[in-house]
Amino acid sequence: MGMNIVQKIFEAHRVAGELVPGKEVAIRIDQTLTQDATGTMAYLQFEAMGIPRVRTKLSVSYVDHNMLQTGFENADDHRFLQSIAAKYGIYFSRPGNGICHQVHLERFSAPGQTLLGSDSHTPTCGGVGMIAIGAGGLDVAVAMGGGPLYLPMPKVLLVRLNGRLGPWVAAKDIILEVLRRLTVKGGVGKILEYGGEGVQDLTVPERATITNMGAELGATTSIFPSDEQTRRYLAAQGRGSSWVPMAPDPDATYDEVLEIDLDRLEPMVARPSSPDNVCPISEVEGTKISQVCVGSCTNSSFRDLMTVATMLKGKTVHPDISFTVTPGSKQVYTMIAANGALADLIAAGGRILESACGPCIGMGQAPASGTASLRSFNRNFEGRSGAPNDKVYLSSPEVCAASALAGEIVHPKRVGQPVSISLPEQFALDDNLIVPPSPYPEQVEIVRGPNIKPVPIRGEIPSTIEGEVLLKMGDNITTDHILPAGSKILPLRSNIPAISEYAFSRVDPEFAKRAKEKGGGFVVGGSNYGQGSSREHAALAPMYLGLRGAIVTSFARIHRANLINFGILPLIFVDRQDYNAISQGDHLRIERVAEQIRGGQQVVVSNVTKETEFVARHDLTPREVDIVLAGGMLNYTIKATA
Ligand code: MIC
Ligand code: SF4
Repeated sequence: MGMNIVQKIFEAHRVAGELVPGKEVAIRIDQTLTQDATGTMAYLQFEAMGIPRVRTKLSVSYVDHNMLQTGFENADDHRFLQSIAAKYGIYFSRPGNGICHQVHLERFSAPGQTLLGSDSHTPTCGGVGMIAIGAGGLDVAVAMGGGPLYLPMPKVLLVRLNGRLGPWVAAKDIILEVLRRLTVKGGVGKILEYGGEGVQDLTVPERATITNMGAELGATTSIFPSDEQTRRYLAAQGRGSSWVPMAPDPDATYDEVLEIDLDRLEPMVARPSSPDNVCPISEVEGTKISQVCVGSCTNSSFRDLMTVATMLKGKTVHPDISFTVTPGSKQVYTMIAANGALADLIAAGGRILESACGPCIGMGQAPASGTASLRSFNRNFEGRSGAPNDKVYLSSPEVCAASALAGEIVHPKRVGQPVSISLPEQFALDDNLIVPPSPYPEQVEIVRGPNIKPVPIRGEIPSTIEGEVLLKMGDNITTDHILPAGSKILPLRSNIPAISEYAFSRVDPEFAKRAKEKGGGFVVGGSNYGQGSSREHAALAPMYLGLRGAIVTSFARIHRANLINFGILPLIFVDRQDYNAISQGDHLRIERVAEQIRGGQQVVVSNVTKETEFVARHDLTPREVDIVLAGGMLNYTIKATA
């Protein structure tokens, strides 16, 4: 039987399991990437494994998140990352070189290969036809050590793009439309494979916008074919030899199909405060805004910035608008500087930021209180911008540029003629900010600042676990709720005791205090619990505070894996009534934990306070059961190798 692209790459990398949706499969990982906010933990964990050199084909460490150096912490972390990269065989992308996903796409992506990254937007590189998956730092550390990635084989959903995009409609509008249809949980357990005639017209940077924001669907990843467009892109990056074709067999089959007629799409906008709260622009035209931000790993390519610069050339952004521009990489930055577009952006009133995540992760540029912000980014979760009760809208760079001129959200057709930016024949090529690993690893000293604290490890799970429901939450809780980022908290990523003070602070500022007083316990949540970021700190910090289990209606993929990796039991309500019946403060008890979770999928939970009992479910594989019972992956690995 014919294979689709996903099956082909999985089969070529399969080391265990089968390609049957839902069944566990293990795949070999060719490349890894980390960024600084998740990287310090990933490398501390890699160090703990005692492996002298990475065993991947390529591993790259980026510095792009923690760039506001208001104290010594971030600078210390950068030096730690640089030294550890030199020692263990990892390429180091220096601060200033750009956002990990943009740079990786440009300089390292390779069709047909696998990439595991400690950032949820790692699927960006699916734009060239690679299987690129986001994971917690510990899973990436294991992959650096040569271990495979275990995951339930996802279903493959074909997104068939029919026709062509009309004027002013961009790749961003395609992914916003997919989000509108599938929602933020519609991709869980799936990989989106793009196909159909509409694919041919999309350049790799446009495809990468789509695969990037596929993370917001909760999908395992998204992928495009590797075709003539891919060949042209890689050749323009001076990497023509990395090109291999990747296409589905003519008789390939898919688990599901979604059809999108590109000619019928119009510019789309995601309203506050969820990336799936999408509507056509006509429904929000006229909304007053105080800020426009162009950038982030979704929309900061040469094509995106040239589009914006062309639209703004010779004009001035509206007096009520604060307008920021972030080039995605040094390559993009130098190219727009050399061709004059940067001068056009500055002249129009652009506040030009360094090539990094910046406002996307709340590192500066919080919007004014009570006002709306329009951004070309991928996430608009409440408070992520740094302002509580913020109102962040998401759109294409085209809509951002037009709205920056108008002072309100407008259809770009109101401000001028459509702009079409073609792929350059040759991108600016200079990898001078990528430091290769040291040829003399034994001579490299690892530099550790005082903010870098060891990774806490949990002991084996006791036979009975019990405690209070420390917090009861609703649906779609994000990792930004569980462990916020932003300029104040992000610098504490290497220091779990310190960052734990902020666990769940966005939901309940008293959480950490209560968890410590009660000696840990449980949290209860609704559906899609833990969506968003890959940050394992959202499991590590609660674990440090004594969290034993999370009982929810359904989990987001990466957060579920992170909970398991740190020995927190992920349980699922069988009956919504049981969720309704639990109150915050109830004392729960699970007896004979090991016996129960080894014996089947059902786990009896007693609500001691209410003197009732209910049955929850677990969907752990036998391997995951062993990891949880061992108290997490590090313990499990140490035990397995002892
Ligand atoms: C994000 O976009 O939320 C982040 C910040 O890039 C995270 C990683 C992190 O929290 O460090 C992600 O997407 O995984
Ligand atoms: Fe950085 Fe934002 Fe992309 Fe996350 S989504 S990697 S914070 S630019």
